[in-house]
Amino acid sequence: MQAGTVALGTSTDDTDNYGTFSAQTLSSVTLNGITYDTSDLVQVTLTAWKGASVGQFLQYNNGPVTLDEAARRAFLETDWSGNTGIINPSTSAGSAGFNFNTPVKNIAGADMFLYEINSSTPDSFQITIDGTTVNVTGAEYGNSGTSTANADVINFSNAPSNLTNLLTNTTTSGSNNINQTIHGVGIDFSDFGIALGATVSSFTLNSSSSGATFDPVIIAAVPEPASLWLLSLAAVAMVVVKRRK
Ligand SMILES: [Ca+2]
Ligand SMILES: [Ca+2]
Repeated sequence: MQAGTVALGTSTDDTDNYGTFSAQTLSSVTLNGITYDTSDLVQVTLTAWKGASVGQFLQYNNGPVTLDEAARRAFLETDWSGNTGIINPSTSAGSAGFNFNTPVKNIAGADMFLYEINSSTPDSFQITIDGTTVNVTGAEYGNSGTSTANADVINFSNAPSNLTNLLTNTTTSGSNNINQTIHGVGIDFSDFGIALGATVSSFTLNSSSSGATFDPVIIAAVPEPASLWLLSLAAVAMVVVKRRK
């Protein structure tokens, strides 16, 4: 039996699957009835890129236009802000490549999630894991109830054709005051033929339509419950050690 995708809206929409935002920053996500602080989640590293257009970065309002490599990566790899992202990947298969920072085990239900921004129906995209491609449509997302706040688009003079171009080419200011709804969707590795308990270390994304390229702003995966329990146990152990000192 396949669970399929899960819409990540608000807790009112679905008490088991939703994101909690503080302003535009994700503070926790609840998937399959379990709530994870962002510090518990597994983040990603960008390994490949091909852009569809000159507008490639979503930057917080009045943020710098000149960006070093770390700042560019942070928009999708490390910050939890829906105001920032690496947007408009091309429709070429595998145009955006990612590694999970630690391999992610296929648990029952959704394993990873992403948020994208849109002023109307969110954009569809394709995700490929272990050679299997799934198309996620706009109808599969949930509305987070949060919108970007006057975010800015950072442009290139030409659409970057590879990751080096994305990370090093000169950037210029693009469109300003982007106020679009942040939409989320959870993805189940089982839909890609991954066995329960097997791990996934990488995936690729691409836009499904050249007329509506998608705009990822947050991507992460959830740890298996056992490792989360161990983390909690480690935290308890540290408290005990501190008290003994
Ligand atoms: Ca972001
Ligand atoms: Ca799963």
